[in-house]
Amino acid sequence: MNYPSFFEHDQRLIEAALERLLPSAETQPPSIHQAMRYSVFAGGKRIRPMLCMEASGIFAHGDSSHEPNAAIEAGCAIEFIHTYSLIHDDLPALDNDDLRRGKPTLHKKFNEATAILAGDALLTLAFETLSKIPTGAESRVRVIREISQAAGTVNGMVGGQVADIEAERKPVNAETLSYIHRSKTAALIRASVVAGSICGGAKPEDVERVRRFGDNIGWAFQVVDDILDVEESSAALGKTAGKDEAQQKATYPALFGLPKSHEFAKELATRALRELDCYADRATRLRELAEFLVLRRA
Ligand code: GRG
Repeated sequence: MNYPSFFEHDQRLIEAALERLLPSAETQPPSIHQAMRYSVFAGGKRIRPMLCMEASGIFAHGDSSHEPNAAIEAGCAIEFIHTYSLIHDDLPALDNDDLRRGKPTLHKKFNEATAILAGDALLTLAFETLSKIPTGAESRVRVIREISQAAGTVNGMVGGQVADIEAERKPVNAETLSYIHRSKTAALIRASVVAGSICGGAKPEDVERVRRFGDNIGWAFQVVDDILDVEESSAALGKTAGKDEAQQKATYPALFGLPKSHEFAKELATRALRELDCYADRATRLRELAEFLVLRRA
């Protein structure tokens, strides 16, 4: 895969922050902390914290009054929420998957009760983390509101997941499909860049521009995920490929076919990138990250 040049550097900063923010594996009771760590350190790409950091960088660049750790820690909180969603999504009651990021899913490695509780604990830790990010109190509250809405039921991740389950084995139209994708996946990606822009001290009109960028790139990300589920092997994806078709899920390839899905992902990415034009070189990294998200093969 063609990773942006700063990818590894950002990943190192994020890994170090995650390590610092998570309770150690020896903290009582050790089983839950080992389980949380197993999933958080199972090899995720760290796209959401990276989007948060790089969105912050557009505005905070050269401004010493903005603490870069705020965006890193807000991004880590989002990574905790993302990890909880994957753990719960893999459970027998939801997707019933044995493989995630090329490793046994948490309920396979530990047990179902631990997986449910580790997901709950990561969601809770996310908000504890957000309550302490080093920004002014008003920005902190705006970041918390943004992320909690994105993870919730009204146009957020849980709402999108419910609609996704209810759409299985049923004919869906483009409007329902866009609701599912924008809520289930795009909302948290959009919240990552919006939270980053707030941490970086962006003005309200800039936050709204970044929000439009995040909505479109997050939507494109899920369309690409649908495409990869058809085009790539389980080995390449590190999870069971072809499940969308087997479960008769609502996806872009199922509704429109692969060529149109590729075109649509490209169109969404173009719409997203247009929002960054006015930032010229200050948005180079965020632009490169967005391009990586739609060109990735896993
Ligand atoms: C169970 C509350 C609850 C929500 C589940 C997000 C989600 C809703 C389910 C996870 C499965 C899924 C189809 C997610 C869509 C988002 C997506 C493509 C996740 C994979 O994100 P990456 O590629 O994963 O960033 P890594 O492994 O790199 O962290």
